[in-house]
Amino acid sequence: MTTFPSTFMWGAATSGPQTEGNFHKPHQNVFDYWYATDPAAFDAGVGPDTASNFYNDYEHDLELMAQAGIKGLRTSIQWTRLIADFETGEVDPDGAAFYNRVIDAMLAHGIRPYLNLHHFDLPVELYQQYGGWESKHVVDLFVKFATQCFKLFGDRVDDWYTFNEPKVVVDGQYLYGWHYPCLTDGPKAVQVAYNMNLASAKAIAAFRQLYPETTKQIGIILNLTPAYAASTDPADQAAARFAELWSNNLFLDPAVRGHFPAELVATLKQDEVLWDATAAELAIIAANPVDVLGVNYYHPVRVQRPDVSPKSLQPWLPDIYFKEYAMPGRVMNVDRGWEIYPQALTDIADNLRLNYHNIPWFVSENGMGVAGEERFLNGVGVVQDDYRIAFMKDHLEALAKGMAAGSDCRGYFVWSGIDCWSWNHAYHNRYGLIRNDIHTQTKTLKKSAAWYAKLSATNQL
Ligand code: BGP
Repeated sequence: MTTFPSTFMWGAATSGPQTEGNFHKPHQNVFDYWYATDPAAFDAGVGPDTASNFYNDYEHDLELMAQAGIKGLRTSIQWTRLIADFETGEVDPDGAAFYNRVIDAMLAHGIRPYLNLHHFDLPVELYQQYGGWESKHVVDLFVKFATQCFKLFGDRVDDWYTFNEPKVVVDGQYLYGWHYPCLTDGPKAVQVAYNMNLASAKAIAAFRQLYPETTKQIGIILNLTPAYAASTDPADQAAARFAELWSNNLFLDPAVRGHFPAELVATLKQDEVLWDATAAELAIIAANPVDVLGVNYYHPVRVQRPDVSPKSLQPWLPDIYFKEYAMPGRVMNVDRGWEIYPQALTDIADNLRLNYHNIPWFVSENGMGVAGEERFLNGVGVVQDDYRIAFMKDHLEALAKGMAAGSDCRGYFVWSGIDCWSWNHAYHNRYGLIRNDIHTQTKTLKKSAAWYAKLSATNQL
């Protein structure tokens, strides 16, 4: 039997755009705009307009989450809901009132709020006017928004995160075109990565000015995808090394160590795509490392040498250095197309302990997305999701190994509490401990919710 510390936080993660629905929202984010202009880009044509109706149903949702043993909820404040005027940072009173109600309800249900400030949801106007994250003006507007959040909710919220998975914004919105504005522009993506690192550090600086020497904490949430080489061949090893630098260290190093990895900077410089940075900005990044790190872990990446020669791709793409490798025999979550490899959580724990001064961290997302869960409903309407229980158990065992070696992991946040809207995949894959029938917005506990509640009550796996 594995026992977790009594202080270990059992939580769930979600985001504003994936749960709230767009009721009374003054602005559109990039996904709202994309759905309004191209609904066919979304699974079954289902957009974010209703999501899981959290805007109207939050009291009941929180009640169910508390029943599932969820003691901390990580969600996000939508920039497009809270702010009336992006340039001045003027607050929309309805938006502020909504988040105040939600925070109060969380506290009333014994659920600790963990607030994140950006979950892929750039206001579309800021893309249309400035090119979004490629603009340093947008960096400063983000800091205005962040400062409003700290001021409005900092009296009751102690745990803050600047970004969720900024690397997915780089990849999805600017590099590989999966998310609106669907760009495929390597050099722009490099600048976006820099600007988001800068925005995080500037927001942290603003937070520390408002709350010097308190017990409050601020961090960033990164999707860490450990890169494993396909073979011991030096070419595959070099490919995995670059993948690690580009996929993980690009955000992990500035956030925790206060500087970008020299090896990556040298490569980008040699390729003439290095970001535009000033000494004053780099000093802000150096002076504002995170207090805590959120790690979203779903799958690793297997890597082999690229099948293009360096410099053959113009304009620049990181794909000149590595290629994904479909390792024979790997265990897959077929519905999501992601490898299942719990051991990587031990590897992440070891890496943070050994190379990142044993920074305090949380598993801020981990979970199993499955299609067609109606198949697993029993006679009384409860999804028998034993596969989800097995997934969490295997990952928690791997995490416990890393913690036994001394890694300072403080909690586990399952993705997700309630089935929620998942970007292009809409409601195709379900992740919740709680089922949502989206036709009726009826929510019911799955078998995994009872399992999680027991784990949360006993700390024993
Ligand atoms: C993470 C995101 C979440 C969530 C999750 C599951 O990358 O932070 O928002 O969506 O992945 O992935 P998906 O919804 O694509 O299946």
